[in-house]
Amino acid sequence: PQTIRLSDYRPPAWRVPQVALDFNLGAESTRVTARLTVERNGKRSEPLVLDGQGLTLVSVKRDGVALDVQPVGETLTIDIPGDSAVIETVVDIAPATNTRLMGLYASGGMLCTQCEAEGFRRITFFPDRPDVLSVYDVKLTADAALYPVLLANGNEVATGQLPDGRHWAQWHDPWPKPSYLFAAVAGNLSPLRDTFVTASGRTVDLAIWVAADDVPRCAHAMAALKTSMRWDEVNYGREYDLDRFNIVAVGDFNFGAMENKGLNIFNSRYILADADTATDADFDAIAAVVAHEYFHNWTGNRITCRDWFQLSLKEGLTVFRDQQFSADQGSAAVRRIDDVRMLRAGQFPEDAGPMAHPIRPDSYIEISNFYTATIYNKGAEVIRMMATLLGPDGFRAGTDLYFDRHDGQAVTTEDFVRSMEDASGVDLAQFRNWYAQAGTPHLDARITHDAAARTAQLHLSQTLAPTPGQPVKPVMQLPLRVALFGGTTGKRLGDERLVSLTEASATIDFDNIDEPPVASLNRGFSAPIIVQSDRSRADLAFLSAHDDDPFARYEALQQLGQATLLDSGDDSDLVAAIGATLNSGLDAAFIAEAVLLPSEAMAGDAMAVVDVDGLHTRREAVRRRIGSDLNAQWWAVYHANNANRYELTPEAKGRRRLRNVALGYLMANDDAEAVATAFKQFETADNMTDRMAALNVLSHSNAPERDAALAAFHARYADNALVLDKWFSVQAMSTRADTPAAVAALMTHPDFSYTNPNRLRALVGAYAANQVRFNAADGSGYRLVADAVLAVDALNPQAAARLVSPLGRWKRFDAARAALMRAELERIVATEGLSKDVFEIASKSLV
Ligand code: BAL
Ligand code: ZN
Repeated sequence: PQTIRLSDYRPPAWRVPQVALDFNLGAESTRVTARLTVERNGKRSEPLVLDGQGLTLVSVKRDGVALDVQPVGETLTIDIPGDSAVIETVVDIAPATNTRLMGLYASGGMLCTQCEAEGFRRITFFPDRPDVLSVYDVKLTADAALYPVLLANGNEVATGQLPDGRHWAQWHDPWPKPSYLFAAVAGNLSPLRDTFVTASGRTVDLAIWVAADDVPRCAHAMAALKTSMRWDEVNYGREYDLDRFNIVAVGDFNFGAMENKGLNIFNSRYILADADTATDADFDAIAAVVAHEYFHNWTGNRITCRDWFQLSLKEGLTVFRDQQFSADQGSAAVRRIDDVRMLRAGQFPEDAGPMAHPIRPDSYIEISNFYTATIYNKGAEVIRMMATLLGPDGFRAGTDLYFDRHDGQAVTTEDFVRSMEDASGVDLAQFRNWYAQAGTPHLDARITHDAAARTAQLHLSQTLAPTPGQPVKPVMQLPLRVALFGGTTGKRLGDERLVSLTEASATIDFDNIDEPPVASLNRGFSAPIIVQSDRSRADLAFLSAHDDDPFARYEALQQLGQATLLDSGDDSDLVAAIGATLNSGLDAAFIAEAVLLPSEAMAGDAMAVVDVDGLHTRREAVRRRIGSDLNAQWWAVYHANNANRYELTPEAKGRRRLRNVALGYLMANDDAEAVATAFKQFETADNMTDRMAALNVLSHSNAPERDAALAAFHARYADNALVLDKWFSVQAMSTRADTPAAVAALMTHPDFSYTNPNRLRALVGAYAANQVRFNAADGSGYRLVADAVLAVDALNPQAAARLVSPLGRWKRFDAARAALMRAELERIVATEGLSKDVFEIASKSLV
């Protein structure tokens, strides 16, 4: 397959200012008539080249005259003598057999689209690239009984009935947009409706469209939508710009959601929620994703990407905005902890592996493979660092200038950085390395104290290891928030400082330091890096009790936990620090996060070679010790946080979280009283958070209650796909030794399906994240995942490719496991007819 390179970018030879689409919709066959008004771009001499994939061409006309042209491969080339023309194509497509879920496809009786990144070419012939912006007029015609609701981007301008039982709707979107933001939906859907009055006084009609039974489950998403609309006005000065905002939820969806202009299409897992079926984490994720897609209206839609190498322009920025939004809705500290945990779990391994790429990649084979934690989450960290360096006013001036300067354009990350510089006067020349360099910087930090001079010196040095294609790395600019604490008084010594490290190494001086200091480093996780320091276990325990930056306080306990997992020495100081944190009087949600041990995956990342079984044994032993030494405290926490009735406030969520963390420690020893308590909680819970938490702790147990709970859960939720996903996941993530066999059996369960991305992720994706059982020494986990990759690749290459990356981590494991993983990758690469999606990841993983 062909490699696409940023350095080959050229502006389009033809612009398409106007598009008129006419859909004659049917699940088996849909006819699409497209009329493109095309204009030559300047003096370019090339013919018009249109992308098309899987289309049956019926006819082509140029200015009303039929042309005898046929596509070659996936392009249709049309000669145009003058500087403009109207090109009309007619094609047939088959939504019902579109298992890739890209383009127009059928899901649960409805027809819907997904176009980002390159799905529009599966609907009609078009220059399918983000720098071609068009005004769309769309007419949808369909059977009125099967598809009573017809939606597209923008505003509905006309509707009508036909004598044969079909009906039609015409939509107009006044805002020029790239083809990846096109959307259309036809289905038997019911709305949850509301309205929003914008800052300038316009009323916007809001609707979330779902199956009739699901309408009551949309209230949380609707509330989140309205909150995010106001938030964007207040915090970024961005107002909504159409009369309607529609959201549709679908059960089969490759992404989490999609920001199509005025018609967001969502994976139903990020819309549907009520107390009986969704956990607190689900509710939070729904609010975050609804906000994320809404925020794209400005960062992505009004200003879009020039090419797909600029993907982080909209994704990094929009993730940062949704993170800020979520931080404003509850505990900012806990949100930051969550964001960093996700970055460390998903992005750091990517940045240390064969697929490492900068947030602005230089090349790709398949763009779908680059919707990564690097583009999204590291991209958000890069925006956050700029916000830190510029300060709140400078950053707001920067985004204001960006919106003013580039509204209506398709631009680059460089345009964004230049707006930041021009508005603030801050030089970001060196900072730009963050866009071009892959890999996670390491920072080494040591502190010295001169008691006589009453000074302290913080010695910092940074390194960035080579990544594929980037053997030599420049020095990065690291914004580091640091503070010192007095080792005897426990007080902060002076103010927090923002150090901008621009050299390979530097020494930072502190005055008036009268006692031996302990350094609080990278507070708030101000730079997305790995910090190594000479802080002792006692220093970490000290910071876990005294640091006044909540993230740093959490981090100190995590690092103490990490040190405990990685050496086999005494763990009493960790147990004592956890006990002290339980008694700290801090917010329950914060305590719940702080007292959890780092995951096996996280601990493994810090080892030269992951010791799969040793780490699991050690972590379980430490967990048992924490559970038994603090047993009375855990019971007290468990009982003290028992709510009388269910509420969805941040406080109530924090108490549930802490209570369920306590239950996990109580279950660490699998003793009878804890098992009985967990089973009772499972049976009597009035909400999914508590029911699922109980099922989760039971899932690791050998007690008979485990199977009883799993069976009861399946019976209760047999008709709810989103909850059944949880049932698959909880078994795939079990630490029990029989998990590989259990997962193999679940692959043949009647409720398992290769065609639904949520179900696939719930079983195979979750299993691949179960470090101790996926990496079973006999290689059965690797074989199961590779088999799934090949089975899914024939149906949905995008979904298949996502399952490959766990096998790409073979260099991190012992020789025997590495050989088994490589053998599976080789088997995948050698398979006839492999998609370019899977080929790219599997072949790059073997290097
Ligand atoms: N643009 C793809 C889905 C999302 O990031 O919102
Ligand atoms: Zn996004």
